Amino acid sequence: MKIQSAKVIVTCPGRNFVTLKLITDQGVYGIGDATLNGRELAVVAYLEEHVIPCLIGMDPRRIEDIWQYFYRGAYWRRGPVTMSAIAAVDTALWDIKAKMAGMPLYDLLGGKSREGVMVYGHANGVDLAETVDEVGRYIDMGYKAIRAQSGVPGLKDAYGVGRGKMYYEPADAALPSLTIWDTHKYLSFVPKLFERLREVYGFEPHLLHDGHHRMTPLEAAGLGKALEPYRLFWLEDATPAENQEAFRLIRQHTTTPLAVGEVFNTIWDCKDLIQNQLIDYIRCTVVRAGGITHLRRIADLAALYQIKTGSHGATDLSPVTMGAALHFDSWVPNFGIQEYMRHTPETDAVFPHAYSFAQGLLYPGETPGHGVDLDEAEAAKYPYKPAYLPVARLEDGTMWNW
Ligand code: GCO
Ligand code: MG
Repeated sequence: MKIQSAKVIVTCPGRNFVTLKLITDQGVYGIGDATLNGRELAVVAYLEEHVIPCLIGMDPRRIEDIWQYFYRGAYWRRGPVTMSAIAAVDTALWDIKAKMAGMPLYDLLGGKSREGVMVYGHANGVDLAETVDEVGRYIDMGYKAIRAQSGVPGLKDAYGVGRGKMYYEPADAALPSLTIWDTHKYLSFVPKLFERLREVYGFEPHLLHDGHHRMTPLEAAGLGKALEPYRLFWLEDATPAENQEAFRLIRQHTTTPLAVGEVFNTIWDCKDLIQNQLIDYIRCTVVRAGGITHLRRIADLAALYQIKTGSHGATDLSPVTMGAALHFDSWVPNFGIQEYMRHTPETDAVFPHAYSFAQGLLYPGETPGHGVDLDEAEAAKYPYKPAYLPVARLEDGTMWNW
């Protein structure tokens, strides 16, 4: 069996997505997501110029060997561009293998460990009152877990709050727009938000919050401590994690659970955090961390330390990643939660999929493979449009982490 041809499809049904399609000599094809928000065309070139020429003629059944070929064989390891490209190949190959086996991917991975996948949705508002209402709306839709992000008094923009609600999209400009940030104002506000949310909705719904890499370790430790009475499901990206040691300080001061990993690419980015039990949830997902083949190594390492998964699932991860992640989540023994930021109806039309939402859970569906397809005619209606995430500066002009 051989990979006969491959193509990269770029489409922008409201936001850009990059998809790799691998076609075999037996007519079976597989698709993988290669979208890297704001750097999409770098992965397109990596795939078209450096991966596809090597891939043609390879045996698609040899998923592990192909993974090692592109990881070790490139000499230049890791990094978001490389690992997104490897992930796209790997996801497409698992799709092909599961289709050939006539099985939904979760069955090939070892079968279901649970009936459905608990997801968290994004509630956001311009101020405390609007955010409280939004959380209520998610509870009414059946969500068991909700991430709350709010505008902060005295700041024009805050992470997680944008135009639109259900389909809020952070990459919203042809060049990065400028936002102004002040951690002091943010820290004074966040505990009030969660105090109010617990007053209004009680302790039943799981509540989550994303610090989006903006605090220092000590600031994050203080926030974690201040939030303890409101029993968060997790505090995410409390501080940048390039220096994995930084989490030790946060950990020493708070029992608020910590989640990290959406920007990680390999097990090496997670290793010290996991082995030192400095986090509770690992956020790596299929497209960012080298596909199913590598993600399951990360999950297995995490399981040794009772750390659970909590895969990234923002709108910049295409429905292909969502589908593959849901099969992974259905199988993985140490599953924690799955992020679910809904795609627009236009995106759903480009990517017909088997997964579905009911009562706070997502179900991967029973279609052989990962259950997500790409309608090429529909995709062709939406050509690539440059779009970037905003950047952040402090009030005095200092560049900060968005
Ligand atoms: C999340 C993330 C996203 C990222 C986005 C960047 O927790 O969902 O932080 O909102 O900002 O994926 O491309
Ligand atoms: Mg995040």
